[in-house]
Amino acid sequence: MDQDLDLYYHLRLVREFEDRVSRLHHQGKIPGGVYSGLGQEAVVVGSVYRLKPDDFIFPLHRDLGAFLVKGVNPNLLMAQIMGKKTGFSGGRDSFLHAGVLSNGVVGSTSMLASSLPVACGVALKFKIRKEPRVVVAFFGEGASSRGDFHEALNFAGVRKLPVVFVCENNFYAFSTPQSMQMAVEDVADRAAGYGFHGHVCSGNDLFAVLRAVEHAIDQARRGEGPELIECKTYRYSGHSEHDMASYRAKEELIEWESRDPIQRYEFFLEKKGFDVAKIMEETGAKVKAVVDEAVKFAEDSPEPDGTEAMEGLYATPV
Ligand SMILES: Cc1ncc(C[n+]2csc(CCOP(=O)(O)OP(=O)(O)O)c2C)c(N)n1
Repeated sequence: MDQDLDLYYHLRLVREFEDRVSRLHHQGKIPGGVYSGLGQEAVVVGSVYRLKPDDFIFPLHRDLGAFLVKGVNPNLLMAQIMGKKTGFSGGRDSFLHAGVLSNGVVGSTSMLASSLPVACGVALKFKIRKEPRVVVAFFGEGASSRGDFHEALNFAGVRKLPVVFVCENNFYAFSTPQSMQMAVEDVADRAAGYGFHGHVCSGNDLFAVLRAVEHAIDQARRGEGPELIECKTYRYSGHSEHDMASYRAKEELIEWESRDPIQRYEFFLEKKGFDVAKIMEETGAKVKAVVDEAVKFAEDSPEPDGTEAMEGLYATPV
């Protein structure tokens, strides 16, 4: 497939999937929290698109789309989100802590930024084994004020690890605006304290993210160490489905909606001479079919019956 169109497909797939998950949550079909990444699609697509199958990613709570771009089966992902037996954890969990090691996706724990030192551990393994593999680790600007973040960056800088730290700066950590939890404007500035480069880009511009992350990935693969890419973006929804986000001004949301990453990309396609109306319709139908099938698979899947709840918790004695 033409790469311009393939990128568009991924942007639309992520949005359709996120949108459907929100709607299913409102219908009471999803246990646990849902943390929508609507509006942030260009960050996950741009950060994961150029990775190889055996590279690793560490998504956080708002990075559902990263799973899809990394090639995770949408049916199984939806089953996981609905807590079904066919999901990755067999119904033990919903989306929040999901991981799929066979796709190079490591699940997160609830503590913000706690997966960043683990990402460094995986990168260290790649380095020790002299494997040309890289790790992309996501986090929000809120997470960057936690100790784990700083320890991870310090270790990555000292050991020149093949890890790319991708900050999705959407300006709010739950209801806390950025200015109330950090005294610098750019999270990217924090990288300098650990001996590597921090780069700021527009997280709503797919090409800006692709270019920045590709550069960092290539550098990491060559053994030249980590980089921090800060993507300025915005989440359209509240922190989670139960948050009305009344702490934000309506005008602010409208301003960001007018910089929508998908509409921006459609404008690019139009400028390139594509028949955008046709592509929008065809791609819309394609992603809807994928998500419809995922929902059907998940809804038809059995609930875990509970007898297997303790399986996989402890190692089997040899
Ligand atoms: C150590 C810790 N403190 C607080 C929380 C509760 N919490 C979960 S997500 C979140 C906001 C995170 O903001 P940010 O890191 O900017 O990511 P975003 O949600 O904006 O994508 C908070 C405060 C938590 N999970 N872990």
